[in-house]
Amino acid sequence: MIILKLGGSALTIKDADKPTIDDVNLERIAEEVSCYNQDMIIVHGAGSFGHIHAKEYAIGETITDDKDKSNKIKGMSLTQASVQLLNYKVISKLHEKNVPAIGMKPSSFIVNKNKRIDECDTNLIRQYLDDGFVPVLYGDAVLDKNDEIKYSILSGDQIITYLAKDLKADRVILSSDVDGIYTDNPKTNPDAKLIDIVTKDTLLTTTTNDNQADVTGGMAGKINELLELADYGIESQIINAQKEGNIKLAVSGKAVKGTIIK
Ligand code: IP8
Repeated sequence: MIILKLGGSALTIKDADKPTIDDVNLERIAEEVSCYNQDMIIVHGAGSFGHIHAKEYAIGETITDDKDKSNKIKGMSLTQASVQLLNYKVISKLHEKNVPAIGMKPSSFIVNKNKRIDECDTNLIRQYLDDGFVPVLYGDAVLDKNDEIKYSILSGDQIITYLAKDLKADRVILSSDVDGIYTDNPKTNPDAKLIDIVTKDTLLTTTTNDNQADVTGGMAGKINELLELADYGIESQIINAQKEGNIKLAVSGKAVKGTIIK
């Protein structure tokens, strides 16, 4: 079974000031995904859907008073609706390509505690998977058992780590808008070099949030999640979804330029 993360930066125009799909990429990525016909779970990021509302309403930050709580409730409902809309667009495109995708709304069965998954019943996912469906989950805004925050953001990367362990994934592939992990931010430093293999001993300077609109920590958040997975014995690979053919090669188990986290 493979878990494929479709990065929000590949599916949407991430820097847009309103939720905007990258139609060309979505079309191509769905086509590439359709070439794989074995067990697969897809988890997508939020991109310009989700992060904008989550940031505006400071979801996951301490609730200061009743007015702030009402405001965050509004933010929660807007954030959830926004990422659900993106999910609908992703699964609709997959249906056009004959992929039996079903959207599964993480906030309806996952509860966080201090911003980490605390409750998640994976039985339904397992049943759909066993019947040949392709479950499609996504980064979402969820309830949090910490009473000071009450709500928090659950990144697609955290969902991947959890599902990979729980459902014993054979492979985890994460697609992003860069080739993998670099010695520095490749978008701002042309001398940044791609790192082929990252382990927990690799010294990384890419530890800051490389995108201010990203409430879940950009590449740094991703690396931490994947190192945790590696600790558990599951290797993952980051590849560039902007490059035509990469997803198709990666899901088919063929070599692709990128970074392996082990
Ligand atoms: O794009 C974030 O998920 P990610 C989810 O996978 C929200 O980090 C709601 C911003």
